[in-house]
Amino acid sequence: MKYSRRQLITAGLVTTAGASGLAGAAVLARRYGLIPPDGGGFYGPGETLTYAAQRLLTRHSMAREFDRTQISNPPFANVVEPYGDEFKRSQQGHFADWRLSVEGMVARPRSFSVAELKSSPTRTQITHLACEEGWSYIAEWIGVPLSHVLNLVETLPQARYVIYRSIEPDTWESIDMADALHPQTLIAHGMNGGELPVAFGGPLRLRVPRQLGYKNVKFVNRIIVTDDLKKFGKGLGSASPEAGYAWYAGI
Ligand SMILES: Nc1nc2c(c(=O)[nH]1)N[C@H]1C(S)=C(S)[C@@H](COP(=O)(O)O)O[C@H]1N2
Ligand SMILES: [Mo]
Repeated sequence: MKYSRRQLITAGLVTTAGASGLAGAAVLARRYGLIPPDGGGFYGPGETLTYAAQRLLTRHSMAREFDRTQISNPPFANVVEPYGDEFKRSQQGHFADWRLSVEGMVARPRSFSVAELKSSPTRTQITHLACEEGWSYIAEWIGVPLSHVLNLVETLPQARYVIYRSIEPDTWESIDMADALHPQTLIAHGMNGGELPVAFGGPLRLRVPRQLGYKNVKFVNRIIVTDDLKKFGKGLGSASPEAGYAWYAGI
């Protein structure tokens, strides 16, 4: 049987992890540039093995899409109360003043209004959102592929990660370019045939169906393209590893 280079690297990672411990697998992963930003510390080697193996095996795989009859009714919402006065004012004005800025390692940094995003190419998909705490629901998501926006701002070739921030000060996440350019990764502005309700992150939310709920940041207003996550926050790639959750939450 003939093995692809990818299969050989993956087999190497897994055998190394079994034979000489996770740290050995991390050395191999580092050689192939597959170390996640939270790959240091006690859980680091485990995080590295998960991320590296997933990247080699499932980079192009699609999250399962469902049909209309499977949409949860009513969808379950995590109650979040981010709504300061500024948010409420914006909501009263139907988010006409809401801007999503896209900056960092891009040739043409700019910001987008919700209306501009709504008139961009749209993708609609019915997918599952799962919280790390165990509950989940299926909904229809309507949005602009993040890849479309990244093409418009002309992401530089050195770019490796996309950070996205919420109006909530400590809520931010990041994904690698494989997930950022994945066709199912959306800047969602609609849900179940209508606008995206505020309870679900309206006016704009990052929808990354190949990762757990917490990577799906609500009330998104800022995107930063970078080659180095160490420069942000505590250098672990996002707010979740600072709170003990994995940076890479692939499902
Ligand atoms: N801005 C913001 N986004 C957020 C959160 C949050 O508290 N604030 N919670 C996250 C978590 S932990 C989960 S599981 C999902 C929940 O999504 P839902 O409200 O659509 O169920 O949103 C994620 N996005
Ligand atoms: Mo969650």
